[in-house]
Amino acid sequence: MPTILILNGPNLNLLGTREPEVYGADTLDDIVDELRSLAAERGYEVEAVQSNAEGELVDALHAARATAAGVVFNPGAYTHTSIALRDAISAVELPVVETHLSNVHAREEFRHTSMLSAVCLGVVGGFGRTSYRLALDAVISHLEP
Ligand code: CA2
Repeated sequence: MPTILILNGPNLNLLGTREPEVYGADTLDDIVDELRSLAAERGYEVEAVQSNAEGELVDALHAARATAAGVVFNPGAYTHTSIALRDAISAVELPVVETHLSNVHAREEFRHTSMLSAVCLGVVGGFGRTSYRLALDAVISHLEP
């Protein structure tokens, strides 16, 4: 079965333990479990990676070239700062959907800029865990128009 990488950046391992008013009550495992069953219904496997380290996220994108057909990526705060992740997304030439739990445009000004959106297939944000479902649907729909 083809694989979709669910890639999550810094602090997202804390989901479900703090700030539920901003990020919801679900844990990252809850979200990944749901994506795994939704993907399976459509004939895809899910691989999930979370890292707090920018370089490890770059490495995961590089590895995805050989293992994944597409990527659902919540880069966390690196969204707003990381030229290294932007270059990695461009280099791997995979469909990557930038995904956010919160509506970054309704938050602090520094969250209004993404270094990554321009090199992603698209962006989904503001819908809590539903953002991930929509992003998965977008990746699969892109692969199977
Ligand atoms: O809305 C999103 O998904 C973000 O990518 C989340 C990042 C934030 O820096 C981005 O601007 C938007 C922060 C992730 C922090 O996750 C936490 C989860 C639980 C408790 C504390 C932080």
